[in-house]
Amino acid sequence: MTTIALPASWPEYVVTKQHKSAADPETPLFTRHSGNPILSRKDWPYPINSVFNAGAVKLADGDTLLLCRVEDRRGLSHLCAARSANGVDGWRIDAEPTLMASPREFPEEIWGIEDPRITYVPEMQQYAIAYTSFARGGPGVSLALTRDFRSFERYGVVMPPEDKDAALLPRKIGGRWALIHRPVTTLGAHMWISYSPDLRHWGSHKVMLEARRGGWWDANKIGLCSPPIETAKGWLVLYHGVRHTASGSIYRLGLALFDLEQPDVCLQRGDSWIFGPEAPYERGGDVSDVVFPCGQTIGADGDTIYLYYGAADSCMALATGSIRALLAWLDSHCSSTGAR
Ligand code: BMA
Repeated sequence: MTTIALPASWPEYVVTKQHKSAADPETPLFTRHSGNPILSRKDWPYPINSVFNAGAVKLADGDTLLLCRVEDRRGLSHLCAARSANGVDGWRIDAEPTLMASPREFPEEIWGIEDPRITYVPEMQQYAIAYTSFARGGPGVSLALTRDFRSFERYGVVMPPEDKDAALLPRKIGGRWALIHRPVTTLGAHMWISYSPDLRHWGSHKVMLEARRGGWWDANKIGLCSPPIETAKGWLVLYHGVRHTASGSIYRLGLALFDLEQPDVCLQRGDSWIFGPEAPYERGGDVSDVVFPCGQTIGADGDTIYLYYGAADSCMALATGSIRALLAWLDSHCSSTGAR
C-alpha cells in the first residue's frame, strides 16, 4: 500500500470549519421564502421582460418599498417602485415607470438605469439611490436623492465607467460621505470606497475588498450586494462573488465585516459563500445561476434580515436571515481578511 505524505502544515483554510457548514444544507444562514418568487413579469401593470435586482427600504408608514430594476422589451432597464404592507405580498406597483433614464439630460444613461441600492440618510432626511447608468462608455455609478420615491433630485454620474455595485453609507465618516463601489481596473474588479464633502466631488479612493484568485468562489470579480448593515462590531457587508466556469458565471454571496470608523479596513472575511443559486428560479432564467441582492430591510426585532434578491435576472425573491447569526458565523468561518 502506498502512503501519501501529507504536507506538514496545510493552508489554514483547509482546517477551518467552513467546508463543513458552507456546503451543509442543514444550517443555512438564509431561508428562502416559500412564496418565491415574490414578484415577476406577470405581476406588472404594463408589458415588461423581467423584474429583478431591486433596492429595498422600510418606509416611515411601515410599508416595504422595492425599487425594482425592470427590463423592458427593448432590453433596456428603468426603475419601478412596488409597495407592500408586509414586504411579502400584496404589492402595489406604480402604474408607470418610477424613474426612467433621462438620456437628454444624462447621455450616460442612454441604455438604461439598473441595480439601485437605497440608503436612508438621517442627516438629510432623504433616501440616496446609487444606481448603474449604462451607455456606450460602459456602466457607471449615478446618484439621486428622494424623499418620497415620486420626485427625484438627480446628481448624474458620480463614478465614471467602468464602475457599478455602489451604495452610500448612511452617515458621514470623519466628516465626509462615503460611497462603496466596484470599478474595473487593470488590477481587477475589486470593491473600493471613496469620500466626498458634498456627494458631487469624490476622492481619497481606497480598495476595500479584493476579489480572490485562482479557484476561489469569489475569484476575479466581486461587488457590493445590499447597503452595509451597521452593527456594534462593524459594517456587515454582503458581497457577490462571480465564478467563471465553462458553462457560464455563477453569482454567489459572501460576508465580510469592516471597521465602523475606517470602513476600508476589513476585520473579517468569510472563506466560503453563504448563499448561492439552488432553487429553480435562481438556476434558470434570462441569466442562469444568479442570486443578486441589492436591498434588505431589518425586522422590528432589530435582528431579522429580509434580503430581497434578483434571481436569474428574471424575478424577485426573498430570503430571511439573522444579523446575530451572520456575525457569529464570521467568527468561526474566516481565515483571513484579504485576497489570496
Ligand atoms: C452583473 C450586473 C447585474 C446582473 C448580473 C448577472 O454584472 O449587471 O445586474 O444581475 O451581472 O447578469
